[in-house]
Amino acid sequence: MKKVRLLGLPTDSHSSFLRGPALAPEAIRAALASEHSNLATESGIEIGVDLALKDLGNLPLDETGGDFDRIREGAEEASKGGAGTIFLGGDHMVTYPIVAGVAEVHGPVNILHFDAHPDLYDDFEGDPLSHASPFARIMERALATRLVQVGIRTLNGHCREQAARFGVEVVEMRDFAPAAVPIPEGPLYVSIDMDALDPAFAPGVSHHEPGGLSVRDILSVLHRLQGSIVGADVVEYNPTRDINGMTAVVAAKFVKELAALAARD
Ligand SMILES: [Mn+2]
Repeated sequence: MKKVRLLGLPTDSHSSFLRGPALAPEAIRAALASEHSNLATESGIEIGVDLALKDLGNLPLDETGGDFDRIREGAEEASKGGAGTIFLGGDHMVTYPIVAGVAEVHGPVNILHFDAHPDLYDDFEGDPLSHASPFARIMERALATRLVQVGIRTLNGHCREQAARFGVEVVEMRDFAPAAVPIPEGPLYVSIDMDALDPAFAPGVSHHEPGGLSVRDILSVLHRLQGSIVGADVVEYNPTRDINGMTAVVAAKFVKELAALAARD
C-alpha cells in the first residue's frame, strides 16, 4: 500500500494582515478524523484501504530565521521514497522552503497554484519571506519551471509585471473555466491557498476576496490530473475566522483528494 505523508507547519509570522494559520494543522487533522464523514475520495481511492496516510506530526517551528531550513529539510526528508507528501500550513510563506526541499529530491517542479492572490511581490513590507512573495522567490531561484496560477483576482500592475517577467501562466478568475486550466506535466506540485475559494465556501481565511472559486471548481481541476503529484500544500486556513469549522472541512476534503493523487503511480 502506498504511504502518503502528512506534515504540519504551524507558523504564520510572515502573514501581512492577520495571524491565525499557525492553528490550522491541528484543526484540519480534527476535521479529517471527525466522524462526520469517511475517508473515501471521489476518485474511488479509499484512505486506509488503498493508501496509508501517515501523519508525521508538526515540524518544531519557532518563527525565527531557522524555520526556513527546518521546513526545507523537513520537506526534503519527507519527499525521499514513497509517495508525495501533503503539507498543512501555516501561511503561504511555507511553500517557498517546501518547494526548495522537494526540488532537492525531484529537481525543479511544475506548480499548479490556486489562490486569490499571485503572491509574486518582489518586496512586500520589507519581508523577503512574506506570504505575499513565495512564488517570486521560487521563480527567481528556478525551483519551478512552469507556474500555473488559478483563481487570481487581485492583480495589480507590479504583480502583472512580475508574472510576465517569470512567464507565469495566470488563469484570472474572470476567465476561469475548469476545462481550460493548463495542467502542467510532472513532477507536479499543487499549492492550495484557501482564499482561492469564494468566502461563501471558505470564510476561515485572513483575506476575504469575493468572487472566487467554488469547492467543486477546484475539485474539477484536480480531477483532470492524469498523473501523480510529488507534493502539495493546503495553506492560509485561519481557524480564528472560521464559522462552525466549515472551512476546516473543506481543507480536509482537499487533503483527501490530494492524497489520492499523490498515491498514484
Ligand atoms: Mn491568497
